[in-house]
Amino acid sequence: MENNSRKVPTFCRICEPGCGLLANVENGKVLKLEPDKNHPVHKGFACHKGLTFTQVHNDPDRLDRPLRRLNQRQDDKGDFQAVSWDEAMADIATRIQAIQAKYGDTAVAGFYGNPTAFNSTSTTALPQTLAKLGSRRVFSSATQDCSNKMAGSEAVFGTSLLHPIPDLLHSDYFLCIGGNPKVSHMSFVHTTAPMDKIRDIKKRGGKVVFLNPRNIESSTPATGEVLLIKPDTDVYFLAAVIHHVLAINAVDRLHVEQYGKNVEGLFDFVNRYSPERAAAVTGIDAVDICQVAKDFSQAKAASIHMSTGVNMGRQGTLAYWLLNMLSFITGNLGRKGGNIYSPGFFSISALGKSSVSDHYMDSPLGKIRAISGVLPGNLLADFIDAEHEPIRALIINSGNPLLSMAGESRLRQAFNKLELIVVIDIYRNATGELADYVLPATDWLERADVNSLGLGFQLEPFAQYSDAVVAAKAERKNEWWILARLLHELGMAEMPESDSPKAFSGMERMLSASGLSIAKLKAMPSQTKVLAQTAPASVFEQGVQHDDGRVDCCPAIFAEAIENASRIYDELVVEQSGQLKLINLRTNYMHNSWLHNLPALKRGIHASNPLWMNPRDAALRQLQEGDTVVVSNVNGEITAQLGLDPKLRVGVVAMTHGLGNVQSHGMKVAQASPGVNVNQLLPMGLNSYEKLSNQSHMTGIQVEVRGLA
Ligand SMILES: Nc1nc2c(c(=O)[nH]1)N[C@H]1C(S)=C(S)[C@@H](COP(=O)(O)OP(=O)(O)OC[C@H]3O[C@@H](n4cnc5c(=O)[nH]c(N)nc54)[C@H](O)[C@@H]3O)O[C@H]1N2
Ligand SMILES: Nc1nc2c(c(=O)[nH]1)N[C@H]1C(S)=C(S)[C@@H](COP(=O)(O)OP(=O)(O)OC[C@H]3O[C@@H](n4cnc5c(=O)[nH]c(N)nc54)[C@H](O)[C@@H]3O)O[C@H]1N2
Ligand code: SF4
Ligand SMILES: [Mo]
Repeated sequence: MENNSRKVPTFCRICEPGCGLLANVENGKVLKLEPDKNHPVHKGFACHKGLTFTQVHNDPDRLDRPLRRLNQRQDDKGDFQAVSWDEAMADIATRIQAIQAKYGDTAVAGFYGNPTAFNSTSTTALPQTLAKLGSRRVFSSATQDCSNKMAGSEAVFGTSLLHPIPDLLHSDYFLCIGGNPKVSHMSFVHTTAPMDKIRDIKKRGGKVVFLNPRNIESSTPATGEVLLIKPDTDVYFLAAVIHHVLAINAVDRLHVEQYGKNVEGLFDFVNRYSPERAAAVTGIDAVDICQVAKDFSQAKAASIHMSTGVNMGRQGTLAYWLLNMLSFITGNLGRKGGNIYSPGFFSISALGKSSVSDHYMDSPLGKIRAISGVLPGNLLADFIDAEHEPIRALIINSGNPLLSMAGESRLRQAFNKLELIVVIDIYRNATGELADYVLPATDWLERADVNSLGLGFQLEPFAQYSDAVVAAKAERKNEWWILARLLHELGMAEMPESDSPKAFSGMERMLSASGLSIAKLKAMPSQTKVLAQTAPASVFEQGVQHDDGRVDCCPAIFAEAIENASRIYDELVVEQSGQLKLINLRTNYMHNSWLHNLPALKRGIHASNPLWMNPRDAALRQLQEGDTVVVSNVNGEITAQLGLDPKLRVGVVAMTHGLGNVQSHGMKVAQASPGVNVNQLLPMGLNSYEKLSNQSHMTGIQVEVRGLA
């Protein structure tokens, strides 16, 4: 190795495992990323997306300088000019002040996307900036992803930040609902090599069951079978499983009495859904439902996990409630091998304790909630269109709402009414194409970080620090700096230093709770400290935040949703048998809307996003593989290539989200194989999200499919 080449330990910040990597750096350039085989937890596990991140880092399409729009937003292609940070900030500040003077403080809103979660110094920067500007109009990808879990935990555990994870290392039974660990590497549980852990359950003589409308890649003879459920019906499945747990007298009464309250309300609810009744809407045999109940309650230790496939249904909060209840009443919550609380280097559950957001508040669009401070994403366009107190400026950080949220056409119309759009990103993405300013952010090889996203979620808890592997290229800046610089321009903050130690002051305080500091982590191999797991019962002792310390088994705030469940059941049970339902399909060749500029991921069929259909449904419609089909419903219409996928349940069609880069002129590889934006088919507006949680309805969407005449 030459003298000027080094291997720098760092970690991937694309998805939740946060895999340990070694960056091969030569003359200030990252040449290659490789798995860190000596990482004490990851031990060399990493996937091709993390390892090809050098293509993102070195991409000629990356943003290097602030860009100012010169032409009208209505024009198909933005005409952008590079300007200095001083110029950009002065103009943005002046425009914000003018908009607030004309329409009021709340005319400025923000949207933060998924990658903010992976940037420990900037995660909360945008909501904090807006608060200083006098606006609480915050939107986020959370309402497309997981806000049902936040709302569910807040009601059941008294904190939006307690999400007991499946203790896969010690489970004898694992029920995995609406997730595909092999492809997506799990969400709300951070674990390296999840498939190894799932296979080990079976190797130990245990059992794994998936509940999914598709025979997913995670299901193999070495793991377990899929129960092929009809989309958006999981809540009835879970209710019926608990119903049968009661029927076979498998409730751990002592455990429930010791730690719970309002259990009668839960029992009343599940009593409405016998396995036979649930079978009629879920498509899962009553016998199979009863078997799950039996296996779950009789296993030495059973764990359960649900992910976005259920979150995105209409009743994600109730489903999450029932998931936690199944674990709780069978004595598996707070049991080794069951679902446990894993605080990591700092226990965050108390930070999610909230009394305010229990309530609905008045808005120009009626009564709504803010879940962890976030408003319903599906109302963003309505807030812009509103007659009273409209939104007129939108700051977007690490998000791509045009492609990640419902209703691109409607969003485009609404965005055209905005007087200022600022996009902070690493690319000029589809949304950036509409912006007045596109501001260049650093990527994770260019910034220091602590793996704080793992707090509460890590199966094998550890703290890791990474320096910036290389200096930020050109004019790229960390997001906290960009927003602090804006506040400075508005006279609300000091001029930020370029590398401010203040950015880590909060993190240092949290690390000190475990006797750690960044300096200490830096001195450790792989800059990582492996932490001890807390006792399983800490879920009650440290986790639950209700004032009486008890798990609320039937929160009063669920009353309306519980009644809705009956209404939706009645609709489902009479639904026409041929009705097609659309679900999402994540693949190894995409990551939401943003790895689409990587030549390495644009391969074969995955360069685009076909509509996948079971061959039987295709035959019924006289359609063949490769046909061009029109997929439509009341929300919109798109054209796609047909792909056949026998893994899908009959009656279910699937598409990959995040594509549709026809107008993404700033991302040439993505634009060359643009794909189709499936979110044109999702509902938006007042009746398109779960009122309890603001979670958008995105799975089990009714569609029609016909061949293009
Ligand atoms: N139909 C359908 N729609 C979905 C989903 C689905 O399953 N089906 N999934 C939903 C889910 S789970 C999520 S999380 C959302 C995601 O929705 P969003 O967060 O809106 O979108 P992403 O595609 O993650 O895009 C993130 C943007 O951040 C940029 N970026 C990447 N790294 C950085 C960085 O370090 N700094 C900055 N400033 N920018 C960065 C990328 O270039 C990209 O433009 O999409 C949701 N939409
Ligand atoms: N390769 C890759 N990895 C990713 C991402 C990516 O885009 N690509 N995105 C990252 C992000 S932001 C997230 S949030 C995580 C998500 O991680 P996961 O939640 O594991 O995501 P998916 O693989 O989409 O799994 C969702 C599953 O739900 C199933 N499903 C759909 N509708 C229903 C339903 O009504 N009921 C049930 N039971 N199942 C249903 C789908 O068939 C699918 O298998 O993945 C992360 N990792
Ligand atoms: S699994 Fe996720 S965190 Fe690990 S290397 Fe792949 S993309 Fe990165
Ligand atoms: Mo997500």
